[in-house]
Amino acid sequence: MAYFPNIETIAYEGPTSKNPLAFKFYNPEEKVGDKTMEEHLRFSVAYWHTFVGDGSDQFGVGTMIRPWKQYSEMDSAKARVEAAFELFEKLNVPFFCFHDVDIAPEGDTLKETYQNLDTIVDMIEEYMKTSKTKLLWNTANLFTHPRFVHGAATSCNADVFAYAAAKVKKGLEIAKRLGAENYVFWGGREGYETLLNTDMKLELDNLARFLHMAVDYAKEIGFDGQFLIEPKPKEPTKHQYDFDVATALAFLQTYGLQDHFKFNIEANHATLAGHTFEHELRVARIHGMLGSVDANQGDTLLGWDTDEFPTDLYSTTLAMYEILQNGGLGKGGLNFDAKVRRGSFEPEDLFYAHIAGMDSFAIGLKVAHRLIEDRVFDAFIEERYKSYTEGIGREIVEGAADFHKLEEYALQLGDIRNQSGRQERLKTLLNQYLLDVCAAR
Ligand code: XLS
Ligand code: CA
Ligand code: CA
Repeated sequence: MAYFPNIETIAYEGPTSKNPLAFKFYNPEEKVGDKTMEEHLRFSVAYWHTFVGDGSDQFGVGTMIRPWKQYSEMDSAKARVEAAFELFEKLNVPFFCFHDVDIAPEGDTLKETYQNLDTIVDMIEEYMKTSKTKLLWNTANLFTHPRFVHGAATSCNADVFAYAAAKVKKGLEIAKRLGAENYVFWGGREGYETLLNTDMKLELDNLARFLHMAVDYAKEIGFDGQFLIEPKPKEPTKHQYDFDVATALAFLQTYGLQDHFKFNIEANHATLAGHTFEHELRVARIHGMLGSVDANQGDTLLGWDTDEFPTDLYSTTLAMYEILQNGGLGKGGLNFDAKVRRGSFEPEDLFYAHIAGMDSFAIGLKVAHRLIEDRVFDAFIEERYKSYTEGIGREIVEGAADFHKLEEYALQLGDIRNQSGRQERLKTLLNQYLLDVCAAR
């Protein structure tokens, strides 16, 4: 049975195409530099938003028309696998991601949950034998069920810690079986609501213990995927421990975990933390910790995690700029952790949304590649920091200066001259490059 009978395989038709069900900029085979677009972008579909999300919000029930909704729980889970691989193939995406509860319903007991998971993982494994779509990452949902009300690895209740450990253990076994490239830890409820009832030190120590156990178990079973921490400052918890990249990096370093993890950076989480997407990517990149990306965007008029499909070309360009400067994403990818709006409830909207995101990142890739090739910002930055390549600046950088020497130097300085940062000029250049790529037809 076809779940999207009206949709053909989405083809690249170029920027002048008027066909809404075609790529205008994403041409998987086209080379940008030394890699194809497909190799650079490593797109991934998020199972939860695309196959589970029903469009419900705090004020209203679900709106999504989804052909797999007509079945009972396990049958619906099986139908979702069939629908998923149909969509993967029609979009020609190389990767997908899921939480355990996205693919199979929880049973009455943990044992039953495992059985449900095994049934669906068998089915996914079978599909993966003939599909080109691979598993970018999976993860355990440690936030939806009421047992996680006070957290998972940071819960005040040791039974919950144990239960969460069992879910992650199973998740790692699934990751190994399906050949996942990464495994994600997102601490949705690892945080606190009020310090009045919270032993923060114990909670952080326990979180580190939990992650060390995960590292050990992955080693034990020979799972060699990359471990990723996904920072988010708040929502659902008022304060989440993995607030942003800098905070989570300090945590990893404090507990000796930094060599085992990288970051999965989500655009909308960056903005919730009061940063830009590119800021979070930059912080991770300069520390060698950029692992993967949850590609979406927020809404500046709304203060929460709206998980919209990425269409802001400045954002996709500046993100790709960081990713290219990083030498690519390695085992990571661009996972559309994004959902169609509640009013976009028809099945074909899932295709329009992914096409929008894929084309937007393809444009971002092309623009970023040209900016780097022409050394537009690099040349400017090099010139801006030139004072550190000679004289006293060079001595500072090489560790040959101390406060005595610097004071001596400062005392004999005349007027200090600074140069303009040229921000507006640089933004115009960015616009020019963007318009050039978009106009190239
Ligand atoms: C929620 C997170 C979540 C993680 C995976 O805000 O983005 O979906 O990506 O648990
Ligand atoms: Ca995410
Ligand atoms: Ca999110």
